[in-house]
Amino acid sequence: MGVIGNDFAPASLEVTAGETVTWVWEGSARHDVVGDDFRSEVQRAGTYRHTFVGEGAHHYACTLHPEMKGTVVVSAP
Ligand SMILES: [Cu+2]
Repeated sequence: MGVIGNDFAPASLEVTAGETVTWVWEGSARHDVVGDDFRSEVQRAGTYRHTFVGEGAHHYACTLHPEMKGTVVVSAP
């Protein structure tokens, strides 16, 4: 999962329960990754990892750029 410019790429990702998603900051601006039950630091580089357990669509956004939104869709393993 890339954090590029003011986008998450891809904006929607499908994983199976128990999988870990890694976001990689590839631009130069500060962003974070905030969902209902996960939150990265505001950072300019580096990575953030979260393991998705609950099935369904998990929406998240960057709190600095409200138009930056993404979804991780978790299916049964
Ligand atoms: Cu952002």
